[in-house]
Amino acid sequence: MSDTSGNLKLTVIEAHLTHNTDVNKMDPYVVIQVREQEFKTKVKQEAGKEPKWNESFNIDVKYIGDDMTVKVMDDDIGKDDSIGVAKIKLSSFCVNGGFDEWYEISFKGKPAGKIHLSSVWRPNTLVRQSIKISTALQQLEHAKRDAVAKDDYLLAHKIQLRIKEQQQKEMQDVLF
Ligand SMILES: [Ca+2]
Ligand SMILES: [Ca+2]
Repeated sequence: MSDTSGNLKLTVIEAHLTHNTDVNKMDPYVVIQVREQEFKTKVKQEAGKEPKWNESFNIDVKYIGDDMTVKVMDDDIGKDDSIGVAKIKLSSFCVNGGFDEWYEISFKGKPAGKIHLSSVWRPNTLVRQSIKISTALQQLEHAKRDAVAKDDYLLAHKIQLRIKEQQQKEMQDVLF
């Protein structure tokens, strides 16, 4: 089993932008691209150079060696302006315990500001393990229902204890 694929919960927190593309305050939003997946935040109308989004996305990571493209855009009438772009290796987010960092963005090779991102990483090994546990839990719940239906309360009680054990295991997985 390998930890090079899994689920990445990415949160786009905020940005400090130095590149202005509007006469008035800009209306920034963020586009995240990983392979064929694309995610967009909401447009922050007239948030100018200090937009805050606090939006999370679940990215299906096929391979952590892939790049993630982060585009900061300005919503305009007609064609939207690019404020800046960052290309970041997914592997920098896919670490145990998650990640929280500011990244430089650039526009045509020049600094355009910074974007604040955080992540929670669940490698597929862990996802598979928790699927196994929840399947086991389902089976136990069924067994308990059968026992109750047969008026076998002692058995039902035993099963209930095992359900508790499984639930604790599940909690440990979530908390690492
Ligand atoms: Ca503009
Ligand atoms: Ca605008």
